[in-house]
Amino acid sequence: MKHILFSTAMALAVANAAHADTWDMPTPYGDTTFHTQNIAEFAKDVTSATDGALEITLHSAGSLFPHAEIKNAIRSGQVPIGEFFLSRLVNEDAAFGVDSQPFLATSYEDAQKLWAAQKPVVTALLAEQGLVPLFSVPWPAQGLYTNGEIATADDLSGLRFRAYNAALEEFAALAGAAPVQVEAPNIPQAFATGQVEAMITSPSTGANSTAWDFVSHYTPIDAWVPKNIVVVNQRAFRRLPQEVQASVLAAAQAAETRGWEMSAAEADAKIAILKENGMEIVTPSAELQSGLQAIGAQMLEAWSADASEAAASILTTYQE
Ligand code: PCA
Repeated sequence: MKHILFSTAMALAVANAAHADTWDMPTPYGDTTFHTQNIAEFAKDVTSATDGALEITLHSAGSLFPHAEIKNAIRSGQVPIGEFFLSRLVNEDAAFGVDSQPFLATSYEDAQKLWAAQKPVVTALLAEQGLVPLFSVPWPAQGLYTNGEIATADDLSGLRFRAYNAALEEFAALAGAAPVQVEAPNIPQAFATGQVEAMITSPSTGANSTAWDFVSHYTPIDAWVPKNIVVVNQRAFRRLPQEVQASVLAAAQAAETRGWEMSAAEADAKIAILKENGMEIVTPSAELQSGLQAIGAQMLEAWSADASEAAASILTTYQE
């Protein structure tokens, strides 16, 4: 009898252990990036809220899947959860790319409004792929990193320009520059080897990649406020016990709020670090801004021409 009870206890213990889930989570950016730090917090929140029933193991800096493969890895169920740069999906639907349209939404307030308009459309598109968005967090407004001062848009002509998505490629090309795709963790190497000589990114990514080692000037053109998104595979999510699902959603909501606050705090703090390390912070000239805005207007026309009715509705809702 004793023997039987013992075996039952063992079987129960094994069953319980089998119940605890571990989720591998690929992300594209490095550990010093505030997005990654926010996700680490999210993972910790999930573990504590579920008493360890769900553990999320973070694989940052594209170490488990390269950035370009993360979305499809979640879709196919190779991993249950992951993060990527939302506007990378613009080739699937214009709706994904609206936050990377130059000079459309350039403040956090506008970015919030744009996300409110974009979220339902993006959620429906992702649902078609069996994906559920958990939270989305913006980067600080995108600024210009160059050697020497850039007084007009024409000054960008001929520069080998680092790009991270199709919109930035288009922007650089329209300015007469030569775009080259480089993932954030590879920025220092791309500059060191002369593959690129200028870029547009946030003060966060500039500071995290020690931009002062390879460029002298930062011009805060505040061109757009693009977002990362964390999504889960719907099947994997539904397999979780109800109360674990609820804990994940609560932690996600907290992560979105915290992430937007972290982003806002980063903007000035990281510009200060660029300055401390000897970079020149240049107020953009009116001529530069108007030249770049003209490129933005041209791009928005092209975006609109490519937009489905649902995607176009994002713009209408936002502009209301
Ligand atoms: N950093 C990321 C995306 C936008 C940003 O600010 C990058 O440069 O790749």
